[in-house]
Amino acid sequence: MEKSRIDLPIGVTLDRFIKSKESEYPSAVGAFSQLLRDIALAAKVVNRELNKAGLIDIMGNVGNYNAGGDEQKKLDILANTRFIRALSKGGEVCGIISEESESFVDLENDGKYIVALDPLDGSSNIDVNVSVGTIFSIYKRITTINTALTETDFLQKGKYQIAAGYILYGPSSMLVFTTGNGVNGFTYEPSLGEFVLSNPNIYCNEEGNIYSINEGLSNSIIDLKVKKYIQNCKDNEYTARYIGSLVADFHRNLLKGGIYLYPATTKYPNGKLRLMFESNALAFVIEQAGGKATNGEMDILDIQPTTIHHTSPLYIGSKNMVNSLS
Ligand code: AHM
Ligand code: MG
Repeated sequence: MEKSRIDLPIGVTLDRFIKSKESEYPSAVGAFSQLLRDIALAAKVVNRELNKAGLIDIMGNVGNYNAGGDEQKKLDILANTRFIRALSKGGEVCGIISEESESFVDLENDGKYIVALDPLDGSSNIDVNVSVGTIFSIYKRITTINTALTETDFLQKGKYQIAAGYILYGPSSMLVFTTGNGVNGFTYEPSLGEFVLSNPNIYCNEEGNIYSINEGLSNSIIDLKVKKYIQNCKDNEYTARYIGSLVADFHRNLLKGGIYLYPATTKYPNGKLRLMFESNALAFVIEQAGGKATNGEMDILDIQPTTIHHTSPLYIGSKNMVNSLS
């Protein structure tokens, strides 16, 4: 199907953008638009909290561990609460899964949509004032409305996402998302309190020369072709860039061309990154921007999750770079 690319001018607000694109959203008369607005609202609130994080005593750990075994930071909890609150109050979402929670939340309403959320990705970077992000995926519920949700509603392949994206909290904060019609980026204008269109129709170059991997893991990478690929990057004097915040590393490579790699290692034999909270959303975005995402064997979007916290290796970015790895 021919994609209708964005024709709205740079500077248009997210709200106006959503309104003008309503007819393209799957079976949505307002509901899906409202859901995107709810996400933007939560993003603004989290952005505000992050901006003052250095000023008040909300930084640091709370001493608990999330479902993946990572130590939770205070701002992890805060972001989780803000997003869940905004999505629950909006009424369009019936179920939520979050990287910060063990199992799914059934909101027991007649909403049509399921949201998977990593409320604050890269949170080990919070205390050192480095960019972090929120990642989200939106699916339609599978079971009948007004019945109890089941795991089937959540364990959907990434290819069934109807929208996905991320918020990057950085020097400027950005909301980047796709509804399956290309990728658009909005920059937050704090004095207006609005996200405005700044990067329409984002396209990821098929070639790139940036590679992003935690090279401290080199000795424990299981897949030999990944080791060879990294050597190849060095032989070609590619640029190594790794922030350790997936959203920030991904965003840079999306705009400049490059590849992000999180392979299987002896510590994480199935990879570290979560399919439902991290990889699927970014895979949908990169494919819509002309790039590619695989686990080394198959497209990320074709993987059937077996649990909510399913992990897999992730190779994502410029199409030809990802192809030459697989
Ligand atoms: P998190 O969701 O607990 O923050 O973990 C995911 C993060 C990614 O943002 C980042 O790319 C990766 O973990 C870094 O892992 P490592 O420190 O092993 O390189
Ligand atoms: Mg994460």
